[in-house]
Amino acid sequence: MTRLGLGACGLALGLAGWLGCSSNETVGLGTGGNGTGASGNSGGHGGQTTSSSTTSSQTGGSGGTTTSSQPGGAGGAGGSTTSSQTGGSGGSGNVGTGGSGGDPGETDADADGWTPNQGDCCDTPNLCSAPALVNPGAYEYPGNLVDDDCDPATSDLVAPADCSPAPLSPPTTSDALIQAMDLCQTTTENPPLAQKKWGVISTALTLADESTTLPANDNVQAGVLAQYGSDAQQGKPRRGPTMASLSSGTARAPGDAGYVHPQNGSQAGQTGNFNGNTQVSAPASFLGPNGGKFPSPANCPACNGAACTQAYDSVSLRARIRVPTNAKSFSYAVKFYSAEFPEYLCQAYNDFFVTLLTSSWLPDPNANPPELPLPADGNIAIDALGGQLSVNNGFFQVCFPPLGSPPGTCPSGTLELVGTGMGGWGNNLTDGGGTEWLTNTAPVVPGETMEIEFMIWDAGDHNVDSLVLLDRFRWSVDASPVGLSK
Ligand SMILES: [Ca+2]
Ligand SMILES: [Ca+2]
Ligand SMILES: [Ca+2]
Ligand SMILES: [Ca+2]
Repeated sequence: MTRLGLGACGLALGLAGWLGCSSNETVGLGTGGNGTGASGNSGGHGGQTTSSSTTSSQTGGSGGTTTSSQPGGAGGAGGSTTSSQTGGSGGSGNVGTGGSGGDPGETDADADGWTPNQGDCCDTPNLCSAPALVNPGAYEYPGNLVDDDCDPATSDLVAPADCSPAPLSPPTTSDALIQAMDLCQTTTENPPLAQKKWGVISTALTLADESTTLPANDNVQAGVLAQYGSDAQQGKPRRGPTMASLSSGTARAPGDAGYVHPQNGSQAGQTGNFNGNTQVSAPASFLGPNGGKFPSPANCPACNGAACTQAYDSVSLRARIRVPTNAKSFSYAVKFYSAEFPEYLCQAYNDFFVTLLTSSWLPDPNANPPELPLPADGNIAIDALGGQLSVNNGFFQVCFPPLGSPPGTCPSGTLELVGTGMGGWGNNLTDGGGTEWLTNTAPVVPGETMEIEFMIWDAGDHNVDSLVLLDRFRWSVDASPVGLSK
């Protein structure tokens, strides 16, 4: 959805109201044309704006006037604002949906898309402090003593029930992986307003081309795990009994059925390097902004050659999700391991883990400090320097310092490699490494439908594998910039 950041909310039932876009902190101050409600089957559209700037004294336009049984009209688009003004964002999905089921004359006082009779349990400030954040599309924010989602079945005081699937029960499905990440609520693309809750709309498990289904023989590249390695704390899920895992080898630890060691060893019989026999182009949306090839860290040579677009042994977990109306960001926990360390530092073999987000979020041009736009290539799993998760990333700290490495290399040591196979063959923990548990955040537009894809692949060839753990997906009512943090 293109959002110019200048409109008033779409208004149901023809209610005038430039206030109260629940999805925005900001309020549009431009002049919107007044709506011209049709008396037929649909409400009026708001008037078009002029291109001239406006002053702060002007208010957004009214929505179209409708009859009580008709869908509401779209609110007028706000005019341009001066640099000192704060522009409101355009209305998000509730334009024109207000009419169904409303009582004659009933208004959506907080303009959150639901009238009281449509399920809004708090439409006015005498019932709760932030009415626009309380409606059936919200997520239950625990402990604020508010029934945020207007659903008594989701308690404010009790954590939501776990939906973890059984670990290590192949074939691993995309639904099971998303549930293992603690995304438990599901919904449909276009439900009736009363059922328009947030939730997972659909999931898929493909190769990195986003279309080819992961072959059954390669299903071992995905896993629902209760434990990875021997570490009694760091090898465990961050929430609930399981976590999701994706790998360019096997999403398994030594001892698990189907496990293949991530690389060959120097001794006879030390055979590894899972070969999924798949090779696809990475998504054009990711490659394009990177000059048509895999990005390289600033201090490493650029990738060179035809293989710089090719994802070997890839696996991609995708989810299409309607964002809660009271969520401004989300986060999940991620832990990356690679057998590429240290011998392939800065080489074209470096494996990739990327998290591609499709969201309509845009920076607020008036934010202070300024907000950065979403990354052009869509990858939100990046450090403060924009570097993706790889052996070259600054978060790659669980490892044994190679000879001659600068002080401070591998500050987290090797304990978290024990039992993962990523540290090398046998008890050797010097060959391979990983990150600690990190948190990856990104902003979203409340109520929007977003897509998120978690992808991992071997670069250069199918050898020497990497693995990622994913867990504890959760929403936040607070805004958060894109990036990884410890
Ligand atoms: Ca309402
Ligand atoms: Ca409300
Ligand atoms: Ca509730
Ligand atoms: Ca492989």
